[in-house]
Parts: sequence; C-alpha cells; structure tokens
Amino acid sequence: MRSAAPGCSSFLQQALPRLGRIAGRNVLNPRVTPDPHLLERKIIHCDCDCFYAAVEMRDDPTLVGKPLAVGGRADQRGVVATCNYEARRFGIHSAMSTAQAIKRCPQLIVLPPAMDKYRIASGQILAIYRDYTDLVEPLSLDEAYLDVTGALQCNGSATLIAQEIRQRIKESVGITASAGIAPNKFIAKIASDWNKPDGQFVVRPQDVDAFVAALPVDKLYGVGRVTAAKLRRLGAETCGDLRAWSLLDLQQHFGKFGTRLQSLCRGIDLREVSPSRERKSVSVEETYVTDLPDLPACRQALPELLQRLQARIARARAGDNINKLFVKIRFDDFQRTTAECSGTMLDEAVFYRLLETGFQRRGRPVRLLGAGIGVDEARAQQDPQSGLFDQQL
Ligand code: DCP
Ligand code: MG
Repeated sequence: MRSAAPGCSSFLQQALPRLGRIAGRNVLNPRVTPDPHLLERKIIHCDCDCFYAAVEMRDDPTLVGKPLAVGGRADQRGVVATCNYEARRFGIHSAMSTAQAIKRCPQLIVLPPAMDKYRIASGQILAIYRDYTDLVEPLSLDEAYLDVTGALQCNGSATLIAQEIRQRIKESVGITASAGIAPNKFIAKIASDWNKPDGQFVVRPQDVDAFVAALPVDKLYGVGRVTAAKLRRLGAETCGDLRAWSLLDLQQHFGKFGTRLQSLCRGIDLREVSPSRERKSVSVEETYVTDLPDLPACRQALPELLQRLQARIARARAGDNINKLFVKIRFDDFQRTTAECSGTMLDEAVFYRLLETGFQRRGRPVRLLGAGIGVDEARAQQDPQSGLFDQQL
C-alpha cells in the first residue's frame, strides 16, 4: 500500500510540478498553480509568553516569581485562562478548572482577567509589527504571523527582525514574546514554541526537510488528538513516516484532508499571511473520541458547545456585531459541511435547526461538531475594543 516518497529538500526544489500536478490536477490547490515565491518566504510567528499573566506581573512586580493564574473563580466553576511559568511547574495549564489548579498548587494566586489591559498591550504590539510589514495576521490578542519577505530593516534578515521586535516589545510593553522564523506559517508556528519563553528559533529553508521529518504527526495543523491517534494506529508516528504514503492512501483514510497531509508532512504550506483574516468569526468546535452516531446524539452535544461559544463571544465582546450563525459538521468519512443562516442574535433554536439541516446532508455518524457566529467586520472595526479574531477555543 505504500509508495516511496522523495525527501523534502529535493521535493521543494525539483518536484513541485510533480507534486502539484498529479493526474493533471493541482493537488495543492485544485484551482491555482502555486506561485514559486510562496516557497521562498520569510514568515515570523510571534507569540507572547503567558500573555495575561505577564501583563499582571508587569503591573504588580510583587507577583514575579510566585505561581500566578488568571481566570475565573474556583467557587464559580471558573477555569484558568493562563498561568505563569512558575504555576506551570505544578501542572497547571489553560482551560483547567481553577478549583483543580488550586488543588495542585494551594499557594496559587488567581486574578480575574482584565481584558481592557490586555487589549491595550495587544494594540501596542500590533503597532510594532506594522513597522516592519503590512502583512500582519493576528490570530489572537497575543499571537500573529508576519510576512517580512520584502522588509528592508535589519538588512532584510528575518532572524534579526524577530530579535528586534521582541526587544521592542520588552522595552515598550514590558512583557516577553517568543518567535519562530521559517519559510511558511505552519513551521513558523511550531518553531515559536521551541525556545519559549523569551526565545526564538529559526528553521532555514535548507533545514525544513529534517525539521519536519522528525515532527510527531500531532504537530500538524488540523490534526487533533483523534486524527493523531488514527495516524498512530496506522503506523505513522512522525511526518517522516507519513511521507511513505501515497496520495491515494492518504485520501482513502482522511478524505480531502489527505491532500493537505501530503503537503504538510513534507513541510509545504502555501497559505499566505492574510491581514484581512482579522475579525471574521468566533467559533468553537469539538472532535469526539467516539463518533456521535445519530442526530439525537448530536442534539445532546450541542448545549455544551453553545455554552462555550457564548463564553467565547463574551470574551471577544462580539455580541453586538453578529451577522450570521453557523453549525459545522465533520462526518466519520471526513466530509465536512457547514449550515448557516443570517441572524443578529445567539438563538439556540436556530442552532438546533442548522444542526438538523447539516446532519441530513449526509446522515452519517459525526466526528466533529462546531458552532459559531459571523461578525460584521465593518462594525467591529469601528470598535477598536472589540478584539475579535477568527479563532477557535
Ligand atoms: N487564553 C484563554 N483561554 C485559553 C487559552 C488562552 O483565555 N484556553 C488566553 C490567555 C492567554 C492568551 O489567551 O494569556 C494567549 O494564549 P496562549 O495560548 O498564547 O497562551 P499564553 O500566552 O498565556 O502562554 P504561552 O507562553 O504558552 O504562549
Ligand atoms: Mg502566548
């Protein structure tokens, strides 16, 4: 079932026409032949370290060195939004219940989130990025991609630009950030985690092949824990293992996503840094360990999703800018569908209707459910405080 696959450096240099045109079709993107410049970009992924907690430590230096979390109250079923690195040593992490966090670390200091402060810091950081390029794509308040391919600063060196940006964030905002520098978004994002906190990591084009070959499959974007488990069951632990698979094998097991897997495991990601990606939607989703067998099971799963969506919308202050409601479904055969309708309010009954419409399009067991809202971009952009991002929790 397996066919030999070429290594990535040779792949990048020679085989794009081959990869891009299997059976006369461009498999990376069926409509467009990839522009070679997309393979030679300088992308930085910048991510602040323990962002909310870092802002709190900046504003109260007596907190520095003590385990600190920012989040909801333990007696109100609150969860940890983030915690500093001292707290992480106790095994505390984002999305853990605050009650459990305090059990792990009784001396933990828990502060309520102060979103206005974080938004101001986020705005300052964005302004620094925009000194280097217009191609800035924020992913959340503390994370962004920058395409600095044409930048003239620092002799055009993306490594030095990242260093300078991090230094400026430290000096003018008073917190630290980490960065990944690579030829594409997917690798830059992984690299920014490599020397965290307060560090950076560069993957040069000639190092992409080896870097990606050693990556565990669950590092690929779009591969959650369920898909990762399936890949491991099929014998693929690393991206290197996955390269031995033919496109047909990948598509048979993973549907359309198989095509993306084939590129990603070779370190190829042609997504552009897109500044317009800001403020489009707010959504949540869940991949279920056991598929939801039928519509009643999906209906049962919906309230939990809607509760998370509501919290996410409140956090993003998007409640006044809703223009669309949608439900996303991925079936057990990896086919996806989104049912949507226009609307300006979170209406539970509408989500149930959308779920039914979407489910009936295939009527098969469901592996993933998502719910979200579209956001009126024009209105949201008039409101600099709204801080919306096309991001899932
Ligand atoms: N956040 C949240 N709930 C989550 C995850 C994150 O409210 N489940 C908030 C708090 C974080 C901020 O978003 O400070 C940025 O998220 P990151 O995932 O970048 O986490 P941190 O910046 O806190 O830590 P790291 O140093 O790992 O980037
Ligand atoms: Mg961060």
